[in-house]
Amino acid sequence: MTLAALTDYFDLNKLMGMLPNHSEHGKEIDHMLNFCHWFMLLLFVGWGTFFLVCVFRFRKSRNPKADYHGVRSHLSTHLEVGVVIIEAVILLGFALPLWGKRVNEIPDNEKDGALKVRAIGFQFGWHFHYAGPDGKFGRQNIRFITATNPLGIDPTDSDGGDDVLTGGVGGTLHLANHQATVVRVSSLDVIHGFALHEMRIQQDAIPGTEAPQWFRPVSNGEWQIICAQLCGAGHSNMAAKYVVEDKKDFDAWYKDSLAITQASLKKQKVEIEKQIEAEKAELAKKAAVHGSGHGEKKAH
Ligand SMILES: [Cu+2]
Repeated sequence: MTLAALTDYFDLNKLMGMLPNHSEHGKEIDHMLNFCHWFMLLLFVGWGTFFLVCVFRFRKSRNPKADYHGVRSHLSTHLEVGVVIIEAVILLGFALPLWGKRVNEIPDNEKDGALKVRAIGFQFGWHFHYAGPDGKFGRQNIRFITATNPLGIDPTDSDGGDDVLTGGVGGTLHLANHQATVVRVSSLDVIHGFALHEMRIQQDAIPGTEAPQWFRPVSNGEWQIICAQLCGAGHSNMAAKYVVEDKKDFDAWYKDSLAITQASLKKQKVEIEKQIEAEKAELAKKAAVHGSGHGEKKAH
């Protein structure tokens, strides 16, 4: 039996109550965590035993006079060097390559058919903005923000024509099984944390920046989105769901949601156009009044 098989058999992650993994890359993370947990257990027992041995061996009754040479054996030095080497292997051999893969190889919409969605935290919930089949998020501007358009998506921008906006307080993030998924995480107010434990991803939501995270779900299911930063009085109620479903169910959901989002954006666009027309008429009226006044003056 290899060491890997042995550690998989004695799954400390499970014993410690870690939620089951449902993402493609999660296995590698779990494997590393399990190894770390075993190593920490070994260190805990090892150093604990060492401490107790020292307390017993160097007790006052046995050593009434201090020994100015101290320990002559090099055992503890060798042990410490051994621990440093194992930790270096964990960090350089496992953790950094795994991290590199997560941050350097972010899949693309066109090349890899990745689903692109933004998760924007607020006190207290998440907005989800899907880029749609074109992989481009609609332009945003603060002046387009309304109750139904909380992210200020520009209703006149064609890139936003296939976008879906959903979420809100207690909202649900829909994902397609087996599709590479890129979630760009940000925040409208304070720092939140976007954590999908079953997908083994977590990212701080920091206002003013957008941090991409990616994963590939491998099971259908419904789980909780956890806010992983204490973000205010309503933090514990910042509950949201995410659903992983078959691609055809996801597509059907997307079609329905697209109609809702686009109808709302279209309504906003019509209102904006009306407003522009009204402003133009107002300006024309002012110009006419000013123009005639000027003319009268000239006549005098
Ligand atoms: Cu939060």
